[in-house]
Amino acid sequence: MATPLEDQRTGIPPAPRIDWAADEVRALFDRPLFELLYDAHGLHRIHFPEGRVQISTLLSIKTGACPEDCAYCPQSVRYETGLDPERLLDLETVIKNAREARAAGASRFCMGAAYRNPRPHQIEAIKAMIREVKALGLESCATLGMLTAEQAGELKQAGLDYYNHNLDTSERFYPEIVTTRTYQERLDTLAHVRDAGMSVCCGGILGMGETVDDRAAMLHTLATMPKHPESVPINQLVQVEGTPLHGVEPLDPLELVRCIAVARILMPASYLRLSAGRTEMTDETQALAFFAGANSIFYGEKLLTTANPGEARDMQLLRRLGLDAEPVPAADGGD
Ligand code: SAM
Ligand code: DTB
Ligand code: SF4
Repeated sequence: MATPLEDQRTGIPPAPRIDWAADEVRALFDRPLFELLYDAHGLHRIHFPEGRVQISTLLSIKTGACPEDCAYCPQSVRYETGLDPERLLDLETVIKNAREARAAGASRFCMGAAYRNPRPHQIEAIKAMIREVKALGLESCATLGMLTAEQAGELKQAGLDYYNHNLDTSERFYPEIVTTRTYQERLDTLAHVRDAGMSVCCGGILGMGETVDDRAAMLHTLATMPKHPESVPINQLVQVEGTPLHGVEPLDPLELVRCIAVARILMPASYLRLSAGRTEMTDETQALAFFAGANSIFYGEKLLTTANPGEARDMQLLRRLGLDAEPVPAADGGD
């Protein structure tokens, strides 16, 4: 079988495929790690010749007291995690945070809310936030739970560039992780986002006790969507005391790297975001993840509610690796 890199001889970047067979994806996981890394890094260079890392900042605009039962999540009202719930932030606070994020070097600003799905008045308030983030010249992203087709259209109209909604895991393993909404409901929201013309940010979590088959199945679902998600967050479970997944067997770092390499081969032109869990990763694991094709990180001391490596540590890591951050876009009058 031709390797993905063989197309390189023609000088034409291999076009992203959406016709991957499930067993073809599963077979990638059994290849020797260095062969995977060789192909993944080669594809990465073809599709991202500048080799930069895109830097996003996250802000939790509504924290905790979520009615859903996602077994990994400290924000579910069902688990005792010691989190202080907060109402939807006011516009000024969001603008202040977005300005600070841009000043610190972020080019994308992502707003997360602990909702099952947003209500009409919440959508109105969030549309105003999106407009302000756009006025600062930042790319905008939001993750607010399930959306209807109409709500997706409204957010697009307000200028939202990306919507994040994760599959989290395979369809088989999913019922062991979330029971309050179905896998199909997630796929429906993703279709609404795509149909509204927004870029899709969709990925999952590793290290929840899933099998290699589950990882392959999740990546297969992502890589065979009508269009590859433009951004694919790969989260490593952040184990939070009080959640049902606290205490599961930690993920082998090389399995994280393997999964990123497979994702890069399957979706060569998508941003692969090394998302939650970096506080627990060594610099060497992160270096291998970047080599395998990760090209985006969350920046700043905090993700939504849990810790993230600080800006100084990340800047130092990028410098040691000789990696540049994507430039911060110019503001269109937001200052
Ligand atoms: N409530 C919305 C939803 O679930 O769609 C948006 C916010 S939710 C916190 C966004 C994503 O964060 C989840 O889909 C999950 O993939 C990720 N996440 C949440 N808790 C996590 C944890 N402890 N470790 C790793 N990823 C986590
Ligand atoms: C995603 O896939 N990872 C980010 C973002 N999308 C919103 C969130 C990670 C959250 C980790 C747990 C927390 O900080 O609450
Ligand atoms: Fe709620 Fe989202 Fe956390 Fe699930 S992942 S409990 S929907 S905030």
